[in-house]
Amino acid sequence: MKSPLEECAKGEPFHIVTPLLESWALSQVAGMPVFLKYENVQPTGSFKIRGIGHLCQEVAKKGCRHLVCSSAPSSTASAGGNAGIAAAYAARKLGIPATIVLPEGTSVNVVKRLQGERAEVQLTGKNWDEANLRAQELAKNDGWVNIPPFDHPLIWEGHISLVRELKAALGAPPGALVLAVGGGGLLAGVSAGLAEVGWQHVPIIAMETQGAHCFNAAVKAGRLVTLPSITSLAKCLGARTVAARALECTKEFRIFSEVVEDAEAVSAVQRFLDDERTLVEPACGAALAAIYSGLLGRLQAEGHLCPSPASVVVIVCGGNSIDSRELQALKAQLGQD
Ligand code: PLV
Repeated sequence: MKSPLEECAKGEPFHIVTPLLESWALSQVAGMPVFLKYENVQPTGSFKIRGIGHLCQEVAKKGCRHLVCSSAPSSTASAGGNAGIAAAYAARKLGIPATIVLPEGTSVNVVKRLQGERAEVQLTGKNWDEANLRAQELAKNDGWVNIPPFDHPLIWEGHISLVRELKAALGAPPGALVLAVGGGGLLAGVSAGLAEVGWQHVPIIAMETQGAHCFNAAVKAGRLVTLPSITSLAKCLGARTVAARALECTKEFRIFSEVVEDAEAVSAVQRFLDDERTLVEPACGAALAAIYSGLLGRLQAEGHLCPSPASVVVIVCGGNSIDSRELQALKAQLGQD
């Protein structure tokens, strides 16, 4: 039997090729064929394993002996942690120990999930920035490497695989690609992927929630903006400053930055559950809200999108921090009961 390190040396990726399925229900709502890229079925529950798995493999090849990762912020029970889960999973597969640093208040389920991946969990600070400082401190230990959740060229390179899969499945370019933006790692990676497969003209609809809208703020200001705090419930979109590369992408690609309210993201989560029997977290609800809130139709009416596209792709980015009780709590908080 091969050791985990031998497996890694072979360069086998940790992500799987995810299904791309046409959704009858969402196509009805949008009035055009909507295809869903089901990243929630990745072994770690989100697309994050593509980029983070790739980065972890590369640092392991260079002799890293301990991985450190700080994951999304939290001030409520609806904490994030998808980057941390991806790093912990990759570390276990590589046979390298991992320490995941999360803000205090991170949900017990996320902590349990990380411990299940044999990671050491440290809860420090009020938000991701504070947890990240701690992670950077730990990474000063000899042989330890800090894995950032979104801002690294190798993470973007890892995310390119998603677009290669779209190209293989669809053949022809979609009329638009809808995705959620937190720190902009997915956006930067998908943009790189579009360039690689010759689809750089495909419009990207970059969705955020109000209160986690660091990309939209940067696009409007024409420079990076740091939000004073994250007030959105979509904690996994909660980077206070977007990656510089994400902002740069707006000059090279057709990117529409759009912001929805938490209520629209959470209502999209509920409608998606009913339509597709799949439960995702509000970070993903932000992307789905482009369909459910009629935004796609509006962009089309304004002449920004092709009038009758053969397909529109929504990246169902996934997420771990949700269950039926959590969805109920989010809805109650927003008066949606
Ligand atoms: N979540 C990261 C970073 O947050 C985390 O630590 O988990 N959809 C889901 C389900 C996510 O978990 C994330 C990122 C995103 C979308 C946004 O991806 P990004 O950060 O690459 O734009 C700050």
